[in-house]
Order: sequence, then structure tokens, then C-alpha cells
Amino acid sequence: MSTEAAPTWPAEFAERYRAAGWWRGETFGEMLRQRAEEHPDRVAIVDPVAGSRWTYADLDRRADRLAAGFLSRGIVKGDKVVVQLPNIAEFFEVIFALFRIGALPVFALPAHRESEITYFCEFTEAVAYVIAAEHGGYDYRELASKTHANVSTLRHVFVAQGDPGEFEALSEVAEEPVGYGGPRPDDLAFLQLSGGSTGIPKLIPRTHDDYIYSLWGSNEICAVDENSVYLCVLPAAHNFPLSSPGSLGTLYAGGRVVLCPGPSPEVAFPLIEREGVTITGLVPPLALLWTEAAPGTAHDLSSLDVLLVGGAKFSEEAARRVRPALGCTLQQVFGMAEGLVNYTRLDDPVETIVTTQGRPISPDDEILVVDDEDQEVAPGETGHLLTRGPYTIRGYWNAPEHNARSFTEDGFYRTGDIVRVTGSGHIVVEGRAKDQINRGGEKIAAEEVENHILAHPAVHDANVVAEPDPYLGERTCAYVILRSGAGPLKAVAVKRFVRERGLAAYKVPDRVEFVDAFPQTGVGKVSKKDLRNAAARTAPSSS
Ligand code: J2J
Repeated sequence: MSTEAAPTWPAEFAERYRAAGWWRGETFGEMLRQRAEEHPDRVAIVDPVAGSRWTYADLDRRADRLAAGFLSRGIVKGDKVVVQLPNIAEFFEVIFALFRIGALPVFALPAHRESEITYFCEFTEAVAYVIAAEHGGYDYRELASKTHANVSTLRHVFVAQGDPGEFEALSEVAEEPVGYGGPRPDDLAFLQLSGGSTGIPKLIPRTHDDYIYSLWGSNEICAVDENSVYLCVLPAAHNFPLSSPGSLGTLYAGGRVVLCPGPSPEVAFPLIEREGVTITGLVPPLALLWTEAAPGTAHDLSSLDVLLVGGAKFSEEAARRVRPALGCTLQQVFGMAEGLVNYTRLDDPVETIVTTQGRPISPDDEILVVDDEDQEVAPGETGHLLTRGPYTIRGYWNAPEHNARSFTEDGFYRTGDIVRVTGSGHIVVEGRAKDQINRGGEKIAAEEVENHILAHPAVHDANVVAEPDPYLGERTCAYVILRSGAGPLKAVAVKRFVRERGLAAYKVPDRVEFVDAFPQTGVGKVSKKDLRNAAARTAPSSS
């Protein structure tokens, strides 16, 4: 498969974005080279578990050597490589090596299991898969063995950390650097994962030009520069910690990225003190946890200037607690791996910071708020958010049917979010039209989980909806109709079945309820709205 499968910007838009200076004609590979030339001895990556502190020169050299090793193993421009790594320094070595040769990382999350990984590898015809031997009590080599057996295109499994077992250690791959022709700025850099609202996850094709714009655009808004120290708390490959401004934004600015091995205050607070962390990003449940823990901590958190919170709606009440507890400025961020990212500005009035999800990075981000018939609503009214701009994709990778539904004919992306825009141009997220559960920032496509439940022989039909959760915001409730004549089935058996089918743990329903029928809409379709209301009424937290 080739990059032609990725819809791109029409020529007149590309020209406009270049002329406006948004697309600078840089690639990730050259960007790192430049930083290494400008300040070779500055520390780029700190991995506290491994005890490593790589300078820009170290990272540059490592990426070059690994790129050479990949090339001599036949990995070439345009090849796809599924990267599933925890927050370790090698993550950056691997992705910059791939960026240099123009091979595309496919970003998997550490939580993904056989179902997701097999799909990513098969769909992208991946030639290689990069893992750590073990992480969080899970043996990724076992996952790799299964994947390797199932996917015929997969020629290599590289193990970045720990005993490689039957596979090749990444440390053995590096070779003396050779010359190679890198990608062009308008080539694809990687495939990012969509939160998804369909049975099959969609992949997001991002170019060097467009993603690098989202990085420096974010840096300007979040005041990230060479003195910034970014703590990467969330899984490094997720779009938020990768790019808003995230690790890659920080590297673009010549700052320092500190990899946090876990999200708890006990792990993060000592690192903030030791490394003088200035900025980090969290999903709302973690932001709540940190604001609760901060007043009692013995650690000095005074270096922290900015806390970004996004991925799911942050309540106004919680937002108000950030500055008193952590002593830093809150920046709400409403972003999506498909592109558009909104931030509250550092100098916005407090009321704006705590009650809105920010405004777009770019003057060329186009925002439309429309009704169900795609007609624009009156200013300030609530509706569907559509967007188009210099770092928002024009289509998913290799998914023409999805694209016809997810994009308008004019190339606007249908975000699936319900929003309103305030007089100052700030966006307030009011809800969601897409069939997705946002479990504390982790996105779950209802249809994907439903399909797995439906595979159970005793199940006749299934519907998965969000229900309120005091900590996560939302969690998952599955309503199941059993086949007539099927023996009794317990909720735990359904959960186990889904887990054993190799679905990531965060997608396993939190609650399973058996019913005889589903509520219906006027036209006889299943009413998810009624199911959601029923779930909310009976959610354990509501009693
Ligand atoms: C409400 N909903 C939000 C917010 C995202 C920065 C920050 C987040 C993401 C991300 C990202 C929200 N309030 N503040 O990629 O670069 C929901 C919306 C959105 C979807 C995108 C980034 N911030 N959301 O979360 O691709 O529903 O990206 O459409 O994972 O998360 O999810 P995702």
C-alpha cells in the first residue's frame, strides 16, 4: 500500500498554507539534525528509569545509526512500522530513525492487545513491530509471537528494552550511518490512531509539514522554548503528549523532555522537583488526582508554570482548583489526532480559562458550527463542530467509505463534537454526537466493543453506551440481549470473553446488563439516547 491512499490538501490550500508561512518545508529528520548542530550538548531526553540523559547530539547519532540498521534490514521509505513502546528514551530513537528514512511509524498504545495490534499490522501491511520486552506486568514478546504468526508481511520484531527472547534486540540493529534520501516535507511522517467511533479503528495520515506546524504553533501559545522542561506523563505516542506541545514540540524548541514512568503524583512529583519541570499535560482524572495530592506534598513543585488539561471535558469546578493547588497556570486543550487543537491562552481571563476549551492554534483554522442539516447555526448557538485547516487531515488513510461520511465535500472534518463558540471565539464542548465513550480521555468506539460481544455464541444483540463516572467522567455500560434458549450468562463472563478476544483492557465494559429488548426511536432504530439515560439512572455512582 502506498501514500496515495491518503487524501491530501488541494493544491490551492497547500499553496496558501505555505505562503502564509505555516508550512515551513521542514522534516523531522532535518529538524533533529539542526537542533543537534545548534546545541549538541543540551539534554534532549531524560529517561529516569534507565538513568539515561541523551543530549541532542546523542539522539541525533542514535537515530542515524538505527536508521542505517533499519535500511540494511530492508526497511525503506513508505514502509509501515508498528511502534508500541512505553515512555522510554528508545521511543524517540526509533521514531526519529524511521522519520529519517521516510518509513512511517504506526503509533500503537501500550494498552493495545492482540485484536488492535493484529489489525494495525494487517491493515498497514507493516514490515516491522517494535516493542519493549515487558512493561506494566505484561509480556509483549508473547503478543509479538502471536502477531508474527498471524501477519504475513511482518518481517521483523525489534525489542527496544529487556530480553529480546526469540526476536532481535534494538541495540543490535544500529550500524555505522550511511547516506540515504529522506522524505519530503509534504510526505507522510506517520500514521496516528483515531479515537474512533466505528467498528474498525481508523488511521490518521500526518505529514511533516502539517504536524510540525502544529508543534511550533503550540509552542508559541504555550510559551515553550529552549528552557522548557516537558514531563511526558501520558503514553508518549498519544497525540496530546506527543504534540500539544508535548515531547515533539519541546524537541522542536530545543527544550528537554522528561519521560514519566507512571502518572501518579508519587512518581511524577519527585521528578518535577528533580528535573525542574516547567510544563506537562494531563487528562482530567489525573489533573484531579494531582490537585488533591499537591497541597500535602513534600516536593517542591514551584518550577511548574503550565498544566495542560485535555482529552475530555474538564469541569469548571475542577479547573478552578488548579492554580490554588499547583501554583501554575491552567491551559485547557481541546484537540484531536485528526488535527485541530484549541488552547486557552496563558493571558486569557481566569473565567475564560476555567469555562472554555480554548480557541484554535491557527488563524487559518476554519470552524463551522452546524445543525443536523449542515446549516450553520446562529453565533453562540450549539451545534456540530466541523473544521478545516493547515494541520487537519482531509481524510483517513485508506478509508474511502469512512471519508465520505467523516468529511464534507468541501473537505471539512466532522469532529463528532457538539460545541458552541463564545463571543471571544473560544470553544465550549457541550457534548458528542459520535458513538464513542470517552473514558477519562481514553476513547472507545461503541461499535468495536459491540462487535466483540456479538461474537459470543449466547449473545443475540448488544449495545454499548457511556454512563457517568465520578472520577473518569464516563465509563462503559453494555446492554446485552441473550439468544433465546441460551443458558444463563454472567456479566463477568462477558467481560472475560471480550478480554480474551484480545481487546485492550480499557475497552472492556465496566458494567454489563442483560435486557429483553432495547428501547427504540420513532423509526424503529435502537435509541442509544434512551439507553444512555437508563444507564445514567442505574449507574452505581448515581445511587
Ligand atoms: C472535551 N472533549 C475533548 C476537551 C479532546 C490535545 C488534547 C487532546 C487530544 C485528544 C489531542 C477535549 N474537552 N478538552 O489529540 O492533541 C475529545 C473530543 C475530541 C476527541 C479527540 C491533542 N479534548 N476531547 O484527546 O484524538 O471528543 O485527541 O474530538 O484522542 O477527544 O480525541 P483524541
